Amino acid sequence: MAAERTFIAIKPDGVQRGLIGEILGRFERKGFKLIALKQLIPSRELAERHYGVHRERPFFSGLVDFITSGPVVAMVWEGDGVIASARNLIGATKPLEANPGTIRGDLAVNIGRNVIHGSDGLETAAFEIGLWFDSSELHDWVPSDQSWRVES
Ligand code: D4T
Repeated sequence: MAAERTFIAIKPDGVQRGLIGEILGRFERKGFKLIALKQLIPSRELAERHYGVHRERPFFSGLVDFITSGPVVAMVWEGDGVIASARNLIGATKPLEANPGTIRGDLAVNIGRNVIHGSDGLETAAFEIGLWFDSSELHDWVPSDQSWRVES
């Protein structure tokens, strides 16, 4: 069975606030494997497709304006249970309700500036990875300390 993968993006507020290293470090220290990483300013078309499920919501155009306003750091992380675990590392959508110790709980105060995105399920993860990355940008590899993290 293919290993589980999730799409994670540090939003423009996280990049502008200098939080890239802090956030990457949390995923690295947890023990997940980085499969892809790039910085880009998303096009409006990409942003609208990514947030397509929210198209009818009142915050949609503001959300698209925000996510296209500057660089985003897009990533794919891999590991058993990585989709749900990443959501736990990220914390609740509303930062004021996010638990201390989570990324939003520690680093954000506002729902419209909540620093990071993570896929919310298997189907969404597959859709978002395909939307943001070409398959040639995904790199499988074996970390040299793999056996110290995962039983073989
Ligand atoms: P993302 O998708 O950015 O990881 O956020 P979540 O998965 O945690 O939350 P979501 O899909 O419900 O919301 C997407 C995105 O829209 C912003 N938002 C959301 C907003 O600005 N106002 C709102 O009322 C809501 C519900 C924040 C995240």
